[in-house]
Amino acid sequence: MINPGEKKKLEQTALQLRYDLLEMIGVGVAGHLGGSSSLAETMAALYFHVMNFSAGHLDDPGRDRLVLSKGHAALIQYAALCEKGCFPREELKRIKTLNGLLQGHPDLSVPGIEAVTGSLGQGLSISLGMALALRLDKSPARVYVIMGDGEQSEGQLWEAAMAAANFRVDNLTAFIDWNKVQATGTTKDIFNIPDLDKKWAGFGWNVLYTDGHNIEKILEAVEKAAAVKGKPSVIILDTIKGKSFSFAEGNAAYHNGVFTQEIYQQALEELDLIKAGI
Ligand SMILES: Cc1ncc(C[n+]2csc(CCOP(=O)(O)OP(=O)(O)O)c2C)c(N)n1
Repeated sequence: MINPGEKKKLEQTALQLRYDLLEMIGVGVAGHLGGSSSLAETMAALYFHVMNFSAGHLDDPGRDRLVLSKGHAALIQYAALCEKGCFPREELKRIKTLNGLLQGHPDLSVPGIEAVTGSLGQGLSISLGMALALRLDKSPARVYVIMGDGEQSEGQLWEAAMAAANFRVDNLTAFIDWNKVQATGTTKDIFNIPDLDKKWAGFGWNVLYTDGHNIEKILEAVEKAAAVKGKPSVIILDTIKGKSFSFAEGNAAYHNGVFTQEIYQQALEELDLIKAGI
């Protein structure tokens, strides 16, 4: 349980991350709003409450690691890293420019990024390697990895899932951003994967399910996962793609959409309304 003050602070952080998304996307250039916004609460919970992670200690071997396997949602991780002080705010506006630090997918030149991702399906394998190495070092650090629901169709991921269970890796917590929409339509229409929970359980994982926009519930699930010994845990985050932006919620057009000036203004106003209510 967190106290009401901390809960409010984390909700404000999630909102700030969404403002940062708008700053990065701007007007007239495509940006991954949908799958970034669905993760705002999870990123706020992990980076600002759960993880042993600080901008001043990015090389600390004992730090917790977060790998964004669905690397196209890099904007939300950049927002969190910026708010943590890993790089100057000015970089947000320089995103995807030749001289900018931040590019369209995560890479190791960005302080705080732990793995190069973007080719879907690889992040769990990378994270498993990190978790095994940390275990060999007897480190208390944990590895967190975030996958998409569309990403669940990648075969490599299931190989890593079996390996993690086989090696009884319990310092690894995976998340599935179950936002039900992928790049060009609903996940159900494009590559239906029913009974995701049963599949992961069948592969030997401890499976948890939570409301991915409720910070308290996310924290509860993360705590439960860490308490399970002898097997890895996966948390299915029930989320809404494009959450907090009415025009983008559940809308594949804003997977990597372009804002007009009017839509940009609307997005800002919708966030301002949420701000007034927190
Ligand atoms: C191996 C691979 N195949 C295809 C793509 C193209 N691609 C980028 S995002 C995406 C959809 C991902 O959907 P999901 O995992 O549900 O992400 P979210 O909706 O949460 O953004 C696809 C197919 C890719 N990045 N990597």
